[in-house]
Parts: sequence; structure tokens; C-alpha cells
Amino acid sequence: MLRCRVCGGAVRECLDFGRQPVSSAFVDPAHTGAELFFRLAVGFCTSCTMVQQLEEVPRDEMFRFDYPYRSSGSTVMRKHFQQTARQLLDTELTGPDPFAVEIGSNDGILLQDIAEAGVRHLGVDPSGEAAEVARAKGIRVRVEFFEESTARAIRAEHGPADVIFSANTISHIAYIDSIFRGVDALLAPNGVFVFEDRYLGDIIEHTYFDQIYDEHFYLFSIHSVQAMAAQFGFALVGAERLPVHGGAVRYTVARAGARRPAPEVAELLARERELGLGLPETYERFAANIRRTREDLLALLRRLRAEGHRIVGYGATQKSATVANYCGIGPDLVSAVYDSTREKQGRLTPGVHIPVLPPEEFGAPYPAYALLFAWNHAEEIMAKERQFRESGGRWILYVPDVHIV
Ligand code: DWN
Ligand code: SAH
Ligand code: ZN
Repeated sequence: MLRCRVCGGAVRECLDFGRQPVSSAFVDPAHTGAELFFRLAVGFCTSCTMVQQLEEVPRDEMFRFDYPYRSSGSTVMRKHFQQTARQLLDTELTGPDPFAVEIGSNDGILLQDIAEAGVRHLGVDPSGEAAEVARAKGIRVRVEFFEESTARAIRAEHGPADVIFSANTISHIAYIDSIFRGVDALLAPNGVFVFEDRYLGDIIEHTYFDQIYDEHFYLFSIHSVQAMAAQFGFALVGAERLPVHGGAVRYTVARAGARRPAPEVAELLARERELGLGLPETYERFAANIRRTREDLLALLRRLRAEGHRIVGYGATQKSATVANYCGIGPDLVSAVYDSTREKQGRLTPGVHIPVLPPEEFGAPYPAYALLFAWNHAEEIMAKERQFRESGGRWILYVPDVHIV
């Protein structure tokens, strides 16, 4: 029997996507050697309800020095983190010499405003090339994985942190006990650990099955995060719904008894109970919806190709690794995928090997259809690529179901 990585309870398998590649491992066409594959399967804990993967991909395979994701590629996300930094500066970083630590600081999208405000800060991220981008903005970064020992070293060198922040990273870390022991070692007595991650409620409700890939080891809900915090001597004192990445939640965690929980926590928990996130039938319905999306998407792509249309992808997201590999979408169906990340261009997508090209080539000439893998950036991308629609092109979306716009 599989044991929950948080509480040790029994985990029941509920989803199986089969053999999947490492979602950030874009292939150099000159070196198409052996790729690492693993079984992407998900279960939920019958005790604390935490949804988690059944197989752990080694962290050094996922977050390498040349990890290609750059957070600042989206202006919407840049604005989101500007507001987040402002909020932290106004509410938590107000003492005489406050100190903020970020886990998974990437290219410095959040810390750049903290640094500009002259506040002591430190990013921690193993992705050295992304960290170099952050450093060029005047941000301090330690290039390593955050874990208990890192936290102790930071505490010894810099003193306690008033805020430990993390976005789209805590859910990526299977060894969560070490993270909480680290937070315990580093956080000031009345400090807060604030983290935001994709919300399980939205993933199930809108069939965002592509939010499931190697890095997203846990799919958090408010209930499971509350139980996790309690497990490690902390308490969930704040929860805020966020519109980014298709729906996320920002959790505020403090030492048990240090702060009074905000009323929103109970309100959101009550609403969450109606979603049945701890019930097997919820996952059976989710699995059925995922299978339908796969059938509908494949049927549409095959029909359009049979009619002679050229189809491309837009946004070489890591989410798309699951879509392409689970549905079996290769270059025969989607001939190329356009992406603004320089580090991905000229490479092939993991597993199915679709070439990644710069967006400047998207209109030379425009295809008939573009499959929007970066659906979470739909507004930003569709505004940028208005001419594609005007030239008669059509976007294909596969969430919440398969449709053409
Ligand atoms: O959680 C994670 C998030 C924050 O980033 C990580 N586990 C990995 C990664 O996930 P993703 O690759 O699914 O993230 P995005 O933000 O959906 O990726 C968008 C992709 O689309 C990027 O490769 C950049 C590209 N893009 C583009 O070509 N033109 C994005 C925008 C906004 C654009 O205008
Ligand atoms: N916070 C950014 C980046 C998210 S991508 C955003 O929201 O856009 C996840 C980042 O976490 C990557 O840069 C990865 O290198 C980093 N990461 C993964 N495991 C980590 C760990 N144990 N400690 C610190 N950073 C980690
Ligand atoms: Zn559990």
C-alpha cells in the first residue's frame, strides 16, 4: 500500500496518464539520446485528502541548472507579482529591518520589487540560469534547493525571516516534511509562510488535467493544506482565491497559535466541502471528463488534418507535455509550436518531439488552426496575435472542453 507523503495515511490511486517525459526536458535536435520517462499517476490520501503523485521524479532531473521556464515571459504574471510584492511590503515587511526569503524565485519576477524597495531579501532556486537573470536585476539568490539544511544555513547567516514566500513551487516538492522543518527553523516567531499554487477545485471543475505533470507532485486544496500545516505545527490563517494559471489559492501559514485565522479560511472551506474533493466518485467523474477531452481533441485534430489544414501549437508549456503525450499528439498532427522563450526555441517538445519556433515565425504564413497550449495566457496571447484571427485563423482550446474560437 502507498503511504501519504504528508501524513502517512493510505493513498488510493485515482488517475493514470501512463508513460510521461520530464516536462521541462526540451530536446536538443542534435542530441536526441535517451529521454527519461516515468509513470504519471495520481492518488488521494484517504486520511488527510492530499492529492499526490505515486511516483517521484528525482528533483535534479526536473530542476536542472538550465531549467528553461522564465516567469517574466507574461506581462499578466508580472503585474500579479508586482501586486503581491506591494501587499507583502505593506503588511508584513514593515518592521525596522525586515527580511524576506523566496523559495523558487526563478528570474526574480517577485523579488525585483522587494529589492527595489531596499528590503533585505534572498531568493533560493536551483535553476542557475534563471537565477542569473534575477541577479542581473540586483536580486540576491542562492542557487540550491530549499530544504531543512538550506533554511538553517540562511538563518545562521541572515537571522530570522519575517516572510517566506513561494509561488508555484511548494506543490512541486515531494519532501514536504523537510520544507516545513526548514520553515520552522527560519521563520521569525510571528512571521508568515505565504505560498500560492494551482487549486485542485478548479482543476477538477474545469478539467484542467494538463496541470498534472511531473513537477506538480501535490495538487493542493484548502482542506489538505490546512491539515498539512497542522501536521507540522503550523496553522492556516489566510486563504485567497487567485485568477492566475486557471485558478490558484494563496495560503498564509503561521506558527500554531501565533495568529488568528482570517474569516475567509472557514468560508472557503465551507464552499470547498460542496466540491467533494475527498470522495472517490469525484475522481471517477474527473477521469471520465479527461478521457472525453482526449477523444474529442484527437477526433478534431485528425478531421482537420484529413481536410488538409495546417495546425500548429501556441505556447510550449510544461502542461502541454501531458496533453501531447497522453493524447498522442506529435508533429503529424501539430507541425510546430510557437513560444517566446528563447531557451525553448530550436528544441523539440519532450516525448513527442514537436519543434519549438519563435513567435515571429507564426505568421509566415499563418496556419489555419492554432492549438492554444498556453490557455492560461489566452487573453494576453490572443491580443498579441490579433492578426492571426483577422487573417481567418482559428484558435483551438481543449479546456474546459474541446472547442474552436
Ligand atoms: O508551475 C509552473 C509554472 C509557473 O510554469 C511550473 N511548474 C512550470 C511552468 O508551467 P507552464 O510551462 O505550463 O507555464 P505557463 O506560464 O503556462 O507557460 C507559458 C508558455 O507560453 C511559456 O513557455 C511562454 C509562452 N508564452 C508565449 O509564447 N507568449 C507566454 C506568453 C504570455 C506569450 O505571450
Ligand atoms: N515562482 C515562479 C517560478 C515557478 S517555477 C513563478 O511562480 O512563476 C518553479 C521554480 O521552483 C523553478 O524555478 C525551480 O527551479 C524552483 N524549485 C524547484 N524546487 C525547488 C526547491 N526545492 N527549492 C527552491 N526552488 C525550487
Ligand atoms: Zn495524508
